[in-house]
Amino acid sequence: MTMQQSRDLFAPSRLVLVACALSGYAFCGCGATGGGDSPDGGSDIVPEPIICTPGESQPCYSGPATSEGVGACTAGVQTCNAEGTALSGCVGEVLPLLEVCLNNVDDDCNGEVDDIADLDGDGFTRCDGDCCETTNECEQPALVNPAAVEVIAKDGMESGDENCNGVIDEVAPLCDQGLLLDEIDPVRAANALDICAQSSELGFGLVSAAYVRGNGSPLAASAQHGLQAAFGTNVTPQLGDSMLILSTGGARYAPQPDSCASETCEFNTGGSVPAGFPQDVPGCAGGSAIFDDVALKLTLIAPANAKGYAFDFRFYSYEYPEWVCTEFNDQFVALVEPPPPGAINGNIAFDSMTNPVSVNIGFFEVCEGCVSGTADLAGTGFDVLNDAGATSWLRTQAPITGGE
Ligand SMILES: [Ca+2]
Ligand SMILES: [Ca+2]
Ligand SMILES: [Ca+2]
Ligand SMILES: [Ca+2]
Repeated sequence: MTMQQSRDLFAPSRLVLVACALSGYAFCGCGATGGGDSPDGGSDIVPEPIICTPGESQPCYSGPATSEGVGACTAGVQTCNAEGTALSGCVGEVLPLLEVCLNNVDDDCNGEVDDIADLDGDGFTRCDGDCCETTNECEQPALVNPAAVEVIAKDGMESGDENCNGVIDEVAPLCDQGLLLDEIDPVRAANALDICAQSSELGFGLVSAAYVRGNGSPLAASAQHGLQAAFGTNVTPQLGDSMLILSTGGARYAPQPDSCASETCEFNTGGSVPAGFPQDVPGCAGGSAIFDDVALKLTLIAPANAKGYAFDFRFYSYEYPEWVCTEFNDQFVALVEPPPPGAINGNIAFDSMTNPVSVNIGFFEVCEGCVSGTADLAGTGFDVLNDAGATSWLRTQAPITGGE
């Protein structure tokens, strides 16, 4: 007999008895309307059905049938009560759980030990520290993992722990304090550019750094590069305490040791040009020889969630204005390999006419009679030896794919 049948048969009689008791008429003959009392006046409660053998135990398992007995999952035991009318709860059963990292147990009882799937395909499992594997946890699971860079939310963006370190919107510390002007370790030059992350620690950031010539061949340490807390009187780093100066002369200014203090300081003999350079400016005389070329070569891995990168720079030259549109032109190029979309011969620093940064570009705004005047030449040496000029701070940016 089922519970439903039991209720249908006996419920009306009980209802009547309760009603009488509430009215103060218990056993007062209200049975006249009850219609359910036994003719002999005895109880009509029927014994509960026997469903099991009193005291006997039997196995039980409430998980998916395919998981029973697999891995950590095991059946429990339930015992029949003394009346044979009910079974106890299932004691001792072990049901599938989330697989636990590296415990040598098949916790989810799928037949495989410590198998943790990389659900979002970003190369990290929960066991590798991926704090977001599904869209239930964050909007874009594949962009959240320990190889992502923390994004500080702004302009209504939702805050999140992109790098899975347990802290939301933490600001990464800078790494360019106390750097020496004549530091020869090129890693410190990357630090001066506020590149602090080491790929060996975080999975993104700096892989290697080297001072090289324009064609990528090695360059001995020299005063052609310097880590400066300021450039002259009025130009300071855009972020942090230090910035990198690269110069075809001396990356110094008086009274610093090795400041050039002359219009011409030669450091290197003729260089070997990178493919496509020097890039001629249309309508101007071209040249092919380069001298005193110097570069910082960085190998970097983009954070998993990166969409692009940017850097700020300024360009100073004595060649302004007398050598504008001649074959003698300093150029600044930022070569990227592989070249991102839109690069010119691999160069990502160019003006609206795709000219590389030189005295010929339209951003030359610091000079006698220029829109920004000469304040940013003060104390740099470009203010005393000859007329000269510079760009304002310029920003170059390019797209990139996470992990590239
Ligand atoms: Ca498993
Ligand atoms: Ca993952
Ligand atoms: Ca993820
Ligand atoms: Ca974080």
